[in-house]
Amino acid sequence: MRFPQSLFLLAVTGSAARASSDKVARPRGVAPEFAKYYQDQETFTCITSPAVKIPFSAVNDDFCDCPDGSDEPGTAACSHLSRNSPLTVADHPGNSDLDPSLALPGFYCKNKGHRPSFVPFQRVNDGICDYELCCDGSDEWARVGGTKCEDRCKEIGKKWRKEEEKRQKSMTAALKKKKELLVDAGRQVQEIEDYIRRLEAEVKGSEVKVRGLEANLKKVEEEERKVVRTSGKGKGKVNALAGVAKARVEELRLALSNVRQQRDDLRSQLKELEDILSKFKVEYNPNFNDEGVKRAVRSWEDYAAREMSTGEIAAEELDLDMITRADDENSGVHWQHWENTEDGCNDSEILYKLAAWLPPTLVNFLEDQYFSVKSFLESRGFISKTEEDSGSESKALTEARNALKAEEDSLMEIKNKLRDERADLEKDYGTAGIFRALKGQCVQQDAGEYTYEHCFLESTKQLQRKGGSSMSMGKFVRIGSTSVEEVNEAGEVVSVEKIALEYDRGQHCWNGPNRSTKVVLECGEQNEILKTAEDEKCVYSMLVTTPAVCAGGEENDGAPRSKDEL
Ligand code: MAN
Repeated sequence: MRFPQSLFLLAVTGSAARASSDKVARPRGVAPEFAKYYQDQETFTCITSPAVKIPFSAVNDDFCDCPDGSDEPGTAACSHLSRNSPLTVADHPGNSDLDPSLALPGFYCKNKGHRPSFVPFQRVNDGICDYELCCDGSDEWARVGGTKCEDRCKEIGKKWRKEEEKRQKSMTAALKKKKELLVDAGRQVQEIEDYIRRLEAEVKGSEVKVRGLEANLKKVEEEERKVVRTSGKGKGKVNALAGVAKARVEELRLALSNVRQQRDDLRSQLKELEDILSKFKVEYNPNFNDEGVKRAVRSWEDYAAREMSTGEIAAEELDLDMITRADDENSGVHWQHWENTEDGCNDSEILYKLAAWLPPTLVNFLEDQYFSVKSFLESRGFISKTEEDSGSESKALTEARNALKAEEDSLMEIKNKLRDERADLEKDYGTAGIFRALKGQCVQQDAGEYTYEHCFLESTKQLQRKGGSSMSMGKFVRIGSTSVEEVNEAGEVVSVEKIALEYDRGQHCWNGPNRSTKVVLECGEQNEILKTAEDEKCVYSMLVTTPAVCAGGEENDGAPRSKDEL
């Protein structure tokens, strides 16, 4: 159910109380609030043109005397005149500067048993019963052409009261829903504010971590530099490696010499034994039939036959001699060459070489300056990153760098979330932010071959009822307003300003614009699409009811006000 407003009837409401002050009977068609102008029974002064005075007998004589038509409240004699707002005229009686226009809102119908109202003067005595405005039929008092309009106020009033009761109930339910929406919207704002506070605390925590990790990285970098400086002694890593390798080779060479010495001792012992056994073989008595001695002699003869050739032994000895020689020239490794190599001695090492001649405090200062200028130039791409910074850094340095990068990324992510949430709080969500509570809620309406869909503050869609394909009719842009022409209860076309949700950048229309939709909102108990129209090719309008735009309900809701309310 929607709730139209009747400006025409509103003008009448509340005027009855003043009627009791009337001293004389009011002329036909005069509403109680205008009775005061018709008190003088001798002379009538035109209401907005007091300079014009006529005999009272000329009132309602079916001849238009006054420029504002006030002398003809009960006939159509002045109906050719136009009408300003009834309030304007009633509030400024006697103001002759006003345009000559009707001073009265229309012919007053008492409508006993229903609500009083005004009928436009053109419809007085036109031979048609205007029951929707004048249920007592008093507008057709002259019975033109035999028209007799009986009083139907009893039944019409009863029906109206029943409908009005329904309307009021629906209005009460709509207001209750609106209040719930306001509470929901307020709660959402509260949640966002809480979330923002949490994010702010996280940002602070993360910033502290970043500072700690920056300091740690600096420390690790410094340590790394010291390691390179001391281990390389200013000659580079190959030099350091050559130093270590040379020491190790020397150890092994000495061990080999010792083993050769032990071997030579054992060889001379073996020679002694072999000589004993050779002698034994020559000198033993074969006639002495001792089986153990005979077996020992045979084993010796087999052993002596297996003896290695002296040529092989000599070659091996030569190799071992070469390996165990202490001088570089003949050992096969030219240590001097490696120890003196400038292995891509980089720019930072030049600094280390220089450092050997400078005081330590100056060295530290120069180092810091050097590295900050270098990293500045690298970060801006003026120079390329050196190998020392990329591939060859220590595990500790990589870990420190990665930990800092991870924390910086996380800080950036939190800051982005914070920025988005703050921006959302600033966004226009309508009066008291009520549309927050409706955001994302969807309603549909079947119309012809399509089902139309409206998702509040998100999108509008046109769905094929057969086949189910979906066409975007626009994405939410802003909450705006639009003026809509409406026919009020007096049958007049009036322009009313309504809230409109605007959606554009929908699917492109062949030979036309991108689809767009204006969703005009009306007060109603339900969120419901009443009508969808394609006003121009691919330019759509929807009429949607929602409790969110019903009047009132914002008081004591605790929800924050929108920017334009403050
Ligand atoms: C589809 C629908 C219509 C629209 C035409 C334009 O059929 O979206 O509403 O007018 O395309 O080609």
